[in-house]
Amino acid sequence: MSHQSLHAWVEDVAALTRPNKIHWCDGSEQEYQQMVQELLNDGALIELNQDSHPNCYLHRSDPQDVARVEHLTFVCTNNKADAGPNNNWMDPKEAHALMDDLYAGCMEGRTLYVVPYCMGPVESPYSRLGVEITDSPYVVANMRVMTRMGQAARDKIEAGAPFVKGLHSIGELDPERRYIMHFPEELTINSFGSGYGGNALLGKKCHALRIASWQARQEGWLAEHMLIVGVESPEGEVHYIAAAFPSACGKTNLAMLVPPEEYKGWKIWTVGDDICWMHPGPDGRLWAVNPEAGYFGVAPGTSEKTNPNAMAMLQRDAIFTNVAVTSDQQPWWEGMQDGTPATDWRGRDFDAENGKASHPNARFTVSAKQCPSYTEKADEAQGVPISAILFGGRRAGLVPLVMEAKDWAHGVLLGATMASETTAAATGQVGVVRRDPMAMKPFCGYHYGDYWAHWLSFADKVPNLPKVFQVNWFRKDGDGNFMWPGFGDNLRVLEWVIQRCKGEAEVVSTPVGLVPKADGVNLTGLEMNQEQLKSLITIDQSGWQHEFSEIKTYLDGFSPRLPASMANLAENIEQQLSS
Ligand code: OXD
Ligand code: MN
Repeated sequence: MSHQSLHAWVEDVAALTRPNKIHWCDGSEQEYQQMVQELLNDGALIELNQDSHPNCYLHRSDPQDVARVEHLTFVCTNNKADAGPNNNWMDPKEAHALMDDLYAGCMEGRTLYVVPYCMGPVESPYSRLGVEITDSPYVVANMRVMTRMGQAARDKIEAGAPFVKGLHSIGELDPERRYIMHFPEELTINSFGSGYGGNALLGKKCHALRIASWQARQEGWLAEHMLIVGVESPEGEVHYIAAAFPSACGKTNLAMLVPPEEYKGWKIWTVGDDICWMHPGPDGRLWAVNPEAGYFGVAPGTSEKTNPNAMAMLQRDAIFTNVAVTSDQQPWWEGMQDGTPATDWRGRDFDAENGKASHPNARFTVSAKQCPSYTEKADEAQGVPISAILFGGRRAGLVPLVMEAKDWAHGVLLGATMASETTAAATGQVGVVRRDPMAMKPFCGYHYGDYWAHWLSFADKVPNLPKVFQVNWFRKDGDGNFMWPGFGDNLRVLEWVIQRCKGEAEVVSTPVGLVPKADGVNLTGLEMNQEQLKSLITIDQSGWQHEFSEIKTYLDGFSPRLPASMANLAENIEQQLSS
């Protein structure tokens, strides 16, 4: 696509949407401040306490526009089967007609912003370009924080680099007229009727996961819903770990964890908290970049105890969405140790009878560079080499604290069969267990069967693949209490994972995976003994038999594209469990 095609596309969109004005974003600080000023003037942003939180602002969204809308999100491929049973599908022609009707005249009286952006470090061979056209200055401000937005990306596109075309309008924020459409074969995204992050910041889920996963399959790499964290031992050895957890299951907390007191000399380096693009490197390892430049994290539950690094990075230059505020205009959410909410997320006087003060999916938007555990590696063109991949979810029972896959194919099965309790990050019922393979259920832009085959194909292509593990921080006892302390103490599990990557630490082999020995995980300083740890790593044979009968039915839903080797492996494990 050339320079002309960017301009021609902008002209076509303007002819359809009929904005009053067109603004080409350059990504400068001055432009950001101007945008903030306009948002403050029309009330879309509210100034927070500038003494305690300089350059921090609050946005209150429409109360019916607070999360991703999976039932209104579509993958529009020419062949329906390519989208797979894991996606909603619409015929591309029908989808374009529907969207063009919605877009007709939708920007009258508004400014059309052209937002050129780069996902990944600008000079990285792994980065990808995009342009989002939007009529929401709130979206522009967020895109400036979340992506490398502005002139550098525009220059590359105008020099002829290919780019993803994203068109977004908030429309009337009517949930009945809301669609998030993906056309992977056209590298195009159409979003209408929502201003919420995952629906509206098109660089994130729409581009960096749904479209990118499609491209990654064609080009031989992986676009995943994973954090990337570096763990440095006191000896100065750093291992990078990529970990997939569903939305609102603690990716941000794990990516920024602060080592427990007993781990003197250990350091944590945050490369990313949500998305990971992995490529086979020249040395036969997988190398990862975080395509994003900021964090769009879940605020409730974030505290000095759970994530002190996040609390530190949220003291300045941040946008808060749907949090509560204290009487002196400081941001507040459930889980915070200090402060009292005076006004709830909808701007009403806070009254506990009306429910929570902040929305359960309230968010912060902040530059990655503000995190105390930020590492310059996050901006390095080659990315970082990955030693281990973790798959995790919220499971009150069954799934052990940590379990290692026997080989890559088994690791792919662990990822493909993971399940988790649903959270407030998407509309719909919260707390029901659903299968969420690789934490990509809402984000895989094509048929899961093809996706697993693509994952499996790395066994032949990459000689030094990461080791794969399944983890579960969320086991509960009979009284409903969490059995594992989690947060900073998760480093204890990461230490075991790293030992395994180095060929150290013994394991107990079970049909479902390799678990640590009872003394394998360092419990020093915890109010927990080896007996208690044992109950977290013991494999419940009959529970797993039941799980595997469900897994097989689930996997069958992806035939005929389910890789035969995966079906065979599941069958084989089930047989071992019953013998
Ligand atoms: C997110 C999500 O916003 O997964 O990262 O919903
Ligand atoms: Mn996410």
